[in-house]
Amino acid sequence: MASLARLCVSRRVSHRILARGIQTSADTTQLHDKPSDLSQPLTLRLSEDSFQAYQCDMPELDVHVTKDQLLDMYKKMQTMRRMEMAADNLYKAKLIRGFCHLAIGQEAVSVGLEAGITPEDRVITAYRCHPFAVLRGGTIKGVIAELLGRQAGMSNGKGGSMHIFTPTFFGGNGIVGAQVPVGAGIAFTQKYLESDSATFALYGDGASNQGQVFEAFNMAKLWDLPCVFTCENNKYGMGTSAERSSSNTAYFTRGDKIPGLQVNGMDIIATLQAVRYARNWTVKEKRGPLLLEFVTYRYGGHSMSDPGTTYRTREEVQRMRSTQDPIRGLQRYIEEWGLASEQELKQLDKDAKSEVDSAVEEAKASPEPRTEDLWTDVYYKGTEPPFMRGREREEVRRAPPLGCKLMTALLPQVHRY
Ligand SMILES: Cc1ncc(C[n+]2csc(CCOP(=O)(O)OP(=O)(O)O)c2C)c(N)n1
Ligand SMILES: [Mg+2]
Repeated sequence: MASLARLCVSRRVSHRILARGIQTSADTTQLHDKPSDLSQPLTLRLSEDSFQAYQCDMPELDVHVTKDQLLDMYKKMQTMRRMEMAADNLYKAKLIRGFCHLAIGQEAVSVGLEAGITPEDRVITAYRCHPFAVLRGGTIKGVIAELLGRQAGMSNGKGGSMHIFTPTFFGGNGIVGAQVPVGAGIAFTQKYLESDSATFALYGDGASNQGQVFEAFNMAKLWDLPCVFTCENNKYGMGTSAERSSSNTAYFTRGDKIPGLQVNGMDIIATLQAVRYARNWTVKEKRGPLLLEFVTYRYGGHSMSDPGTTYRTREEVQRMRSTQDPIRGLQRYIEEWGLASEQELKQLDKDAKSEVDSAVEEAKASPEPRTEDLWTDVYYKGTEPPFMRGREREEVRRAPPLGCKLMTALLPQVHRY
């Protein structure tokens, strides 16, 4: 009887989760309280359809944020979009080659995440990584130069789009899903070292069905690691819609014993509040891992070789762009609430554009890596082995013994690095 009652309750819960859909508009947040002194925090009120919770309470719908924070997030989203658009143009001009995955449309996730975390926190994601790399301490020039394969790139022009890192950003990973267990490992370190910080391990709806993702969930829950598994549900994995790939598309419910929160990932105020909630959960309250699902949308194709219109209609993309755009949503809030004029926002747009334009010019002016640079940065500095094999058996590079430059002159047939 008791087990039947449990079954009925769980059915009721899951029915409630599925019955109410999350909304992804970026115009439902209300200004609740505007202080006379605009350097003081404003109180905003999110729509209650901004979140759905699984085995946890909903975040507070009242959000405290300053005018400067809102303007900063606006400027950053504009800058990230400009940077991605510049990459798009450089790719079409054949200056960027190889893989290139853009995150146009998903800016509220990267910028909202950065706004809610601290420099001590760690972030790791898949290949749609350019904005995270800049926001976590990189530069636009460093990202663009990396895409162009130039020395000024964040990986000295030898990594390319998917391989960019900073001390708090662990990439940039090309193998779908592989970053999720690595993220759990980083969170393990944070717990082991008793650091007051969390790791946000991002992955997509397409990665969410992988075995290693569930293995990472299990370990993280078993050891109560401060890991926020963060699903960027942009509704497609390459050309396959979430409905065609996942028997359960409510990704926030898929952590088993890990509680989850589904979030309107097109409204940056909701993403910020969700990130604050997740940080509080994992770091302050030390309640172990949490699953965040940001419902978002990519406007472009999966990568530069995908026009993005064969598996979804142009009308769908157009509707998302014109009605749910995260940048236009925040712009509308700022204007409606009288925090900045249209002119002031236009000036921020212009600043974003010129910052990206000059970064592109500087990146283009940087030379390509030299042939001998192929032998450097292969191993972590100080851990290089005594020799490295090249493409052919005979091609061997030996590290010069410390302080023994003479050897190089005496043995010219052995390459040095
Ligand atoms: C292990 C592995 N399998 C397949 C691929 C090819 N692949 C690259 S991206 C991708 C789709 C992933 O979709 P999703 O996780 O939703 O991320 P999104 O591209 O939407 O950001 C696939 C299957 C890969 N890179 N790695
Ligand atoms: Mg996806």
